Amino acid sequence: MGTSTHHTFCRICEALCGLEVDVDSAGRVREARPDARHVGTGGFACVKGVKQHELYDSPDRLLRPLLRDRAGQPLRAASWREALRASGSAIARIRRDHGPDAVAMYVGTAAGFSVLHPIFADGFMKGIGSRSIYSTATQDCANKFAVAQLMYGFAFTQPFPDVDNTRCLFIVGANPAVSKWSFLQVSNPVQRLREMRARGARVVVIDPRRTETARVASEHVAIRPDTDVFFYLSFLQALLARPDGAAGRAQLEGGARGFEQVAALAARWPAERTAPVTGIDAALLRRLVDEYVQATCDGGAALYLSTGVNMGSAGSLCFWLQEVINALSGNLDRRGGTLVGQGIVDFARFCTERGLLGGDGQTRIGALPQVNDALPAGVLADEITTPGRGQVRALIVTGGNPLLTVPNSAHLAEALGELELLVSVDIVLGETASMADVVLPATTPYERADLPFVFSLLLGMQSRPYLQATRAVVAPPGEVRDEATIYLALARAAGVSLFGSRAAQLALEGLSAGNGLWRWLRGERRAGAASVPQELLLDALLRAARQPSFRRLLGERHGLALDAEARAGTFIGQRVYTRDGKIDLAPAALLAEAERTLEPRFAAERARSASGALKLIGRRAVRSHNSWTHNARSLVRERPSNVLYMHPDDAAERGLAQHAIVDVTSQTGRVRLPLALSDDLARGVVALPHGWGHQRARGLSVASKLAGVNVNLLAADGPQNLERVSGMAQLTGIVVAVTPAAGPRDTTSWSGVAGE
Ligand SMILES: Nc1nc2c(c(=O)[nH]1)N[C@H]1C(S)=C(S)[C@@H](COP(=O)(O)OP(=O)(O)OC[C@H]3O[C@@H](n4cnc5c(=O)[nH]c(N)nc54)[C@H](O)[C@@H]3O)O[C@H]1N2
Ligand SMILES: Nc1nc2c(c(=O)[nH]1)N[C@H]1C(S)=C(S)[C@@H](COP(=O)(O)OP(=O)(O)OC[C@H]3O[C@@H](n4cnc5c(=O)[nH]c(N)nc54)[C@H](O)[C@@H]3O)O[C@H]1N2
Ligand code: SF4
Ligand SMILES: [Mo]
Repeated sequence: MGTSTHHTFCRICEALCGLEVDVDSAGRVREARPDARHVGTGGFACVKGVKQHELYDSPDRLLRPLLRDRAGQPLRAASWREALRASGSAIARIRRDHGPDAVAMYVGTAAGFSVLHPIFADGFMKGIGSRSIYSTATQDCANKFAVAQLMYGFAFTQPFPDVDNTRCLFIVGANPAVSKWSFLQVSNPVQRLREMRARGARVVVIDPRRTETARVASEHVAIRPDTDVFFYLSFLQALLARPDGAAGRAQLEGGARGFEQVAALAARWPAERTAPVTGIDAALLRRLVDEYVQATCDGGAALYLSTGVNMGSAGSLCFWLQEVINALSGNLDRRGGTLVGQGIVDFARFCTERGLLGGDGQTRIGALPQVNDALPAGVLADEITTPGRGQVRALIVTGGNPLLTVPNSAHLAEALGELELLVSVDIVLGETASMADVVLPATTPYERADLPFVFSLLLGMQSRPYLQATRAVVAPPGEVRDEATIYLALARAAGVSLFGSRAAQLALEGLSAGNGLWRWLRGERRAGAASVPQELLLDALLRAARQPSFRRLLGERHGLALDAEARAGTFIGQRVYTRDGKIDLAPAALLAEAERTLEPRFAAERARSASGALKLIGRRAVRSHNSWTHNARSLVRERPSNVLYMHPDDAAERGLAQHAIVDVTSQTGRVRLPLALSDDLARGVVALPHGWGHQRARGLSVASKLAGVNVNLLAADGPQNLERVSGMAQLTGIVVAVTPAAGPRDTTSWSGVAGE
């Protein structure tokens, strides 16, 4: 008996790298490597991907359900039966007494990287009949969904740059060299950027920090944080001021409307006006526009933006203007410009015809919109603490850790304490799970079957499309269950049916019991325990989409290359699902938002830059992923704390030296941590990585001993602080003061959970 090697793919970030995983005879992962022969990601994987088993095969791993009998008492081990009964009966009672919306769910990032998890979690909420679904999208991309819905008629219609053919790519507020791409699956970003440059394409990075991506780009342009909307306005103004600027209008003719309104808006923002606010000189901006137009003539150009812009206070306006620029210049739906993936079904049509994902509800507090059927996490605390019909009383957190990732964690921590029931479905006892009344232990990616479904099949956002299937590479340890099985059982315990369908509930229960029996007959461990037959369901999905079977795909160990590349000329006039089938270049909601916010925002920014106020941005690192990878020793060994990065001249002005301990104070909170000098930052900008501050986590033996602070103690929540069009929280460009640490150490500011 030696080791066996399995082919699978990583499900931590959108790169979905192919992996080869060695499993020993005891069923433990020994080593993981990039799959060199993978058709999509051949030979590439990052350190998190190849070390992830340290997070899963750890003494901290949750192996059985935990239950808190009464508030104030510690969590204790419980059986599934007990844990499900406790949560199910509380959910049923709350639903009955206070209505379905009193039962809420927060869907975290981990849910997005499994096919069945989000389907079953959503099915559970449909069974409850609750609209109270909050997702991390309002921390990273709801602006893109909201704008795509308005302009293209469907939230997931997300044009992406044709990286293999473009002549010029602007990367605004993204750092793919570290984070890989978002809304676009391109493996090995650094190599691909180098290839682009080698074939003569220009890559321009617009970012307040000279990032790892900027280092491999042709040019880096520093921008003052959270002023991108003025950059985009002036870009559009300069574009339209050129005789050839709106060359794409002809191509759009008949396929779009609203040109005049958006042109009139941009006309008010010439580069000379915005330069003092963005910090981008007017001549430089014009040169960038010239290069963009020239590249458009030479074969295509594209503007791409990501979370550095999404998380600002005007993410929706920025994304809208970007899309207008790409469209009016003639780059939308064009080789070398931006493409709209086709996927293997017309997902946009499928959903619009069935009225899926187009919910137009609002939050009870603040009347913020539902985007993509989810509500903004930035009002969750208020929804819990504000009495009235629909007040949230039970919350299920599934694959997320909101205490470290949503704005104003201190407020959320307080609010969670007021819940009648908090359930966490997670793999470890992190900060949010530590506060839960019931903790349900879930499988990790290595312990479940999956498809790279969302990105490849449905959205067609792969630059080189492929399909793959994976089995679990190791057996689930202890008593952990996959999320599909968990939500099926929780629905029964709460007296509801998944998807609101009695037939579906009964059929799935029958299949699960049959699956348990079958595994018993095969002599598998944990024989007889009902569990949803994942491979069967994944196979059914594949067949419904007319794709090769799960079994056939398993045979394609390195992935199956698909002939489904996004093609130019297939979108405008054909797959736009607005009411009249035309792209709306000037949606009323965005014009109104522009009218309402731009002038006051501009005036405030001018005053701020004149006063030399510091603005805070984030910084991701290759070795960490949001809030949950600090518990692997080999990933954190060189970084016992997060630090505040500051330009040396800004530090000198404040009398601060390298490693000084500083207080960072915003309107919302204060944190204290060490300083690190970095001249990669523009003047007036400080950077602080998110996802740290684990001291209050009960079950993270490595992470909880690290120093580090939760940056989201500084970010504001509540409806008045969220972006109106999409409910996005402002997590970048936060105005802060940085001073030498003074006074007694505020213990809450060192912790992940202030106020607990
Ligand atoms: N200030 C600031 N805040 C930010 C950001 C920022 O840049 N700056 N980034 C934001 C972004 S982009 C995002 S996406 C959000 C993330 O917000 P969240 O999704 O709330 O946070 P994560 O840290 O990704 O939490 C993932 C959780 O899932 C658990 N988990 C891992 N694998 C599995 C699994 O297979 N099953 C289950 N059930 N659980 C699993 C982990 O243990 C962890 O608790 O945070 C946002 N917050
Ligand atoms: N290693 C690693 N990889 C990850 C993650 C991780 O935590 N670690 N998280 C994953 C997740 S959930 C997501 S959503 C993606 C996000 O992927 P990206 O969207 O690429 O996010 P970042 O790498 O944080 O890059 C954002 C960039 O915006 C810049 N920025 C900040 N504020 C502004 C601003 O106001 N204007 C402009 N123009 N730029 C600004 C920052 O300096 C930073 O370089 O990454 C994913 N990949
Ligand atoms: S880049 Fe790293 S974390 Fe992302 S999918 Fe690849 S191996 Fe996993
Ligand atoms: Mo994200």
